[in-house]
Amino acid sequence: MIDLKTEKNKIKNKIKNDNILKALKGEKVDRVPLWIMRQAGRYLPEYREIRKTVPDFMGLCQNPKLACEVTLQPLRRFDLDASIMFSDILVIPHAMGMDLEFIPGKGPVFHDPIKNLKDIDNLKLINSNQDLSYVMETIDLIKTGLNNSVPLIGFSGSPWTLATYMIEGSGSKQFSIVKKMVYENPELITKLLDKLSDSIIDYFMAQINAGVNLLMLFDTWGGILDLPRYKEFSLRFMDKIICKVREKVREQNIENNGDSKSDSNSDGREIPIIIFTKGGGLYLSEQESISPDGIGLDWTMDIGDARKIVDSKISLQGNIDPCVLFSDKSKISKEVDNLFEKLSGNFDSRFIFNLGHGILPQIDPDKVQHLIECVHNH
Ligand code: 1CP
Repeated sequence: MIDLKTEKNKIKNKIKNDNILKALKGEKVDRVPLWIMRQAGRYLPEYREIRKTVPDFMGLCQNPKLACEVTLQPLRRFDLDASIMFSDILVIPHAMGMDLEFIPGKGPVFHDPIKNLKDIDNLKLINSNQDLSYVMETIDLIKTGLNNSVPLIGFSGSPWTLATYMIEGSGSKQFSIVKKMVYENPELITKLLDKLSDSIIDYFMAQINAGVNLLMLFDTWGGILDLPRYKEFSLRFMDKIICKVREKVREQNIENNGDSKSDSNSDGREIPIIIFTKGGGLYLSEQESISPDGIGLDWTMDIGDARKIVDSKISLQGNIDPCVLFSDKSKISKEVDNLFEKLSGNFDSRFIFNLGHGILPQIDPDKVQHLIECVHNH
């Protein structure tokens, strides 16, 4: 029987521009959906203004009102097809009890990095609704602010990428400390990756229940591993997360607007998951094997070639070099044309336009406006 109240809620909660969700399901889109990695951030003067008012970056992430405000800033300026909650991947290790500081000019630093089994045992298994309640409050405020205009993307770092920071203690060029552990003590790092996976599953479910419409798993440092190690230390754990989240979405009958479903023929894909392994262009078949809803590509892979490799049921996202935005506007237009040309013939609706990595702080917002017009006029 049709429940009228549920049906009314569905109409009320319908997202007006849901092209990104359609692109992930292979449904017909009104236009190619577009969002920009790190779309809220230092290239926007209005972000820098807000950033000045908080002494440290974590203070911004932990302030739901301000985090909501900076999330919405790029959407006021640009005609974007998705919003991404403002936070950082490192809030998980922070919630697990690690001492984290963002040092201006240096980036994130863990003062007491993970070295041994005792350090791993000391990490707390998080209860996201309690330990990361500020993220859930932020999602709630963003959903109100968006008023169902576009979908909201939730995210986490992959277990491997979080582990690199937790073991190295900061960003790195060589990753020799974490790779030493991979080769010297694989059982130890596996313990950490398992614990992180469980925290991420909990975090993703809390984000879904708070109202996000799709999820991004940032595997920024998966590409530093050789293929056997990529499979064992990065991909395997992303697989575990995707399987578990789908299972829970199925069990809880979650529908994409945050309500529970009236019928129960769910495949758990109601909340799509995109994985992004930077430098992972050579490992596309392996990424395909874990059946994510979407695969993000950095700029080092030809997207036409990628489309031929990856199963047509999986959507692709990417992949303009973020540095293209240093070019003049006519060159930017050409790069957009080139990308669409590479997809032509193989192009179906399963494509989300994005940069191949985060936008750089030096970029002129006018160029971003131009890029977006090029894509939407295509
Ligand atoms: O002072 C500042 O403003 C700090 C700069 C900054 C910003 C704007 C950091 C520190 N994090 C963020 C926000 C952020 N980080 C977002 C939300 C913004 C948006 O997308 O609109 C997201 C999704 C992230 C994710 C993130 N943080 C990743 C994965 C994606 C990627 O870019 O590869 C990673 C690796 C981080 C770690 C991190 N946080 C901040 C910095 C400078 C770094 C990189 C450190 C390094 O060099 O390794």
